[in-house]
Amino acid sequence: MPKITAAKTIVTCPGRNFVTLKIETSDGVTGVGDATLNGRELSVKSYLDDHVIPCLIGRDAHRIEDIWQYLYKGAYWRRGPVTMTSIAAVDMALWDIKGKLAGLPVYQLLGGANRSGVMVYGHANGETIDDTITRAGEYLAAGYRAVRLQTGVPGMTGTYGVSKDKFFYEPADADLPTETVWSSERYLPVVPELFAAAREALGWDIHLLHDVHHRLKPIEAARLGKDLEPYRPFWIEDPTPAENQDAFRLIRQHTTTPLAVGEIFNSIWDCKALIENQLIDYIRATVTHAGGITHLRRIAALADLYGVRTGCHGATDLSPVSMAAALHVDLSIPNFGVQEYMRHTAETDAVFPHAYAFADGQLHPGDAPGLGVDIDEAAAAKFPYRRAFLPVARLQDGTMHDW
Ligand code: KDG
Ligand code: MG
Repeated sequence: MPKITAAKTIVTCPGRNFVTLKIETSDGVTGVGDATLNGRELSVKSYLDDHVIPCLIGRDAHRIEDIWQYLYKGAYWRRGPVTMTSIAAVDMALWDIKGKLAGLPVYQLLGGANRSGVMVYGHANGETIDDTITRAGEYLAAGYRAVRLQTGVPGMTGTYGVSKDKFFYEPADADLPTETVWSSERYLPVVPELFAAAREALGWDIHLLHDVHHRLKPIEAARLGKDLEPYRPFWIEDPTPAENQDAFRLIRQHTTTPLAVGEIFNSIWDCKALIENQLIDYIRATVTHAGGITHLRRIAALADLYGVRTGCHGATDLSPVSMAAALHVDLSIPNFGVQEYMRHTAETDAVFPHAYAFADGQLHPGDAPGLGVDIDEAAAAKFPYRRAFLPVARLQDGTMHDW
């Protein structure tokens, strides 16, 4: 049996912070897992270094499900983003090892491909509607079949999703949280204008998405969904915070605009009621923050029973290891919907050499054994950790709001 002989965490900041777990086995095979929790990176590193790695040594690397259950049930303190990201990193690394030992890409171990590739959506953003549409046109020209549209709100600086750099949206931008200002009243009329202009300029042969980023009250989200219906959005995402899941019933009663939720979920228990009550259309849980390949598949299987498809989060704060793992899941499940793809910087791609590749609006994980992604430790060492926080949002009168 391939015994786990060593494991370590590697922190690197090639433009942004990433935490990677690397597991070694007695067979000489290694595996990698993404353990990045944006803005709270070192807490996951400590959880792994201090509380998980010592328990892994000597275990059979093939027993992925047993190790998952051991770490989940054995913690006693179940769930939560730090615990579930740590378990996810171990899980990904073990699937990587199993694939390498079998000589197969992980998607083959998960049942094989269900489709030619994984449809991804890119991020078009701009300070103005015209800017955003120009960017969306560039994505179309590059072959994308789906694009997320985010635009500046007149009078508001630092609107969510709008960045100076048009290709790499990086919200974790400062040593202490940047304070941004928000007004739902100003935002609400802008999005339907954006979508009307986008359909006019780009036509109907492209999926258009939008991220509300938890900012609206349920009744406001219901109105936005209704106002967008004529433009047939693929989805609106995180229309309202998902702690109170009954809020989605209210939104649902008013609109047929599809709803996507779950990028900050970390367990099937966060997803269960929304899925079983058919209150959402796409579940966005990630392989990194929701317990790894093993747990994400379980979430996808539950969703499939209720006609809910996946639309996994894929922001820049999920490393190429996470992207590779997500693609193996996406390719192999029956109810895949779309995969978010915020491209990484050239420095990040160099630190994490990977087999996945983009063509015709789709990503494919490639056929290298395992996940098909690695970490170049020498390159990683050139980019030491830099503390970086996500921003916070306040209303114009100073009241704290959801960022
Ligand atoms: O770390 C926070 C980001 O991952 C998040 O703001 C990105 O909402 C996001 C998205 O849909 O990509
Ligand atoms: Mg989002």
